[in-house]
Amino acid sequence: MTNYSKYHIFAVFFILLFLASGCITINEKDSNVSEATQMAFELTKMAFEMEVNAATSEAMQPAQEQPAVQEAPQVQQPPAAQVQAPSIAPATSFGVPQKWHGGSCNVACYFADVTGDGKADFIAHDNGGIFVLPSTGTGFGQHTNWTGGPVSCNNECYFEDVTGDGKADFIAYDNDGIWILPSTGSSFGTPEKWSGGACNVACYFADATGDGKADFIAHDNGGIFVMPSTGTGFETHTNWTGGPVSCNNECYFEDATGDGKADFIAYDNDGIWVLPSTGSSFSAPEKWHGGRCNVGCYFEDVTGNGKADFIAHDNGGIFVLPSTGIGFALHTNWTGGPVSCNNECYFEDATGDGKADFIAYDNDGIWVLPAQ
Ligand SMILES: [Ca+2]
Ligand SMILES: [Ca+2]
Ligand SMILES: [Ca+2]
Ligand SMILES: [Ca+2]
Repeated sequence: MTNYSKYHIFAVFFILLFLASGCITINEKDSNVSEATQMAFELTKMAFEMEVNAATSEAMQPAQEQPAVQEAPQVQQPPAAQVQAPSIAPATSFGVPQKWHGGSCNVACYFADVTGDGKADFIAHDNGGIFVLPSTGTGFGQHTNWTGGPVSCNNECYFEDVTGDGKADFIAYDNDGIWILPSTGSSFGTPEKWSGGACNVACYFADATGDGKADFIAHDNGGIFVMPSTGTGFETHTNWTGGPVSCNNECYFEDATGDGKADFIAYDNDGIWVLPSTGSSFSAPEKWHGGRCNVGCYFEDVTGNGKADFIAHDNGGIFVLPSTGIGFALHTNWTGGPVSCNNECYFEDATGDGKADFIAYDNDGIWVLPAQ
């Protein structure tokens, strides 16, 4: 699915969401969690089927082998009393859905740690600006407008720490180049132009060099170009793949090897390929898994060992294939049964224990399923 068709589906969905809810803003609404949970996933199902239908109808997606998925029972929710406990044991499942906020996102939802306390915050792009609702570890707090007024992003806003102070910064690009609005911890500063370039295919921001600062990664017709962050700007570009590459619909840049450098991850009909970062280039493709993703592919560290795991959203649920540093291990169904996300699932560490949590939203609000 191309970015554009994906965003068309987003657009359609948001229109439906708008019509359905009458008015979408950030407003609290309390309801019984267990009832709402059931309701929540029912409501999102229709929207999600739209995406699945659109995805499956694309000529680009031939029938392919999938991770062998077993018939899974319906999700059995354990008692809500199970609370996050600090533990060095790797996570093996996602817990009960917890409603962390009753609001929604008018333009787009993002989750990143902009306050710098190690917990991913809820970032709602609304017509009035970029609103941040800081994570307390067990919920999202009051919203504040961090841009003070309306902003627009080409097709996507980015929130990554390019300055290297532990707070994710707001990154936007337009025809003039790449703009950085550094996080102060309580707002975004004035826009700084860090690059005059653009991205022919797609823009990414991830720390490929391993110095703690997210770098500008431009997917261009000639390959994957990396412009390392100095903390106050982006250096000259270098072609890290040496030649053209293609990604199904999206390239991924996450640290699957666990050395602190974001690796290039791509998938095709043959499986999932990891091209480890050397700090100055991406090395030869290594096939880490033969499967693919029925609904969506994600790469984040949900087990908590510092290596990004392969997360396959399939019809039967969210399957996790933990990274061993040199491959992806056997899959396990972390949700126990099917789940749906409005248009995208999110995997970010909202609780702050080092394990990325499963975050979804629907008409009722934002739901967090902590990795445990
Ligand atoms: Ca920062
Ligand atoms: Ca870097
Ligand atoms: Ca790496
Ligand atoms: Ca977590």
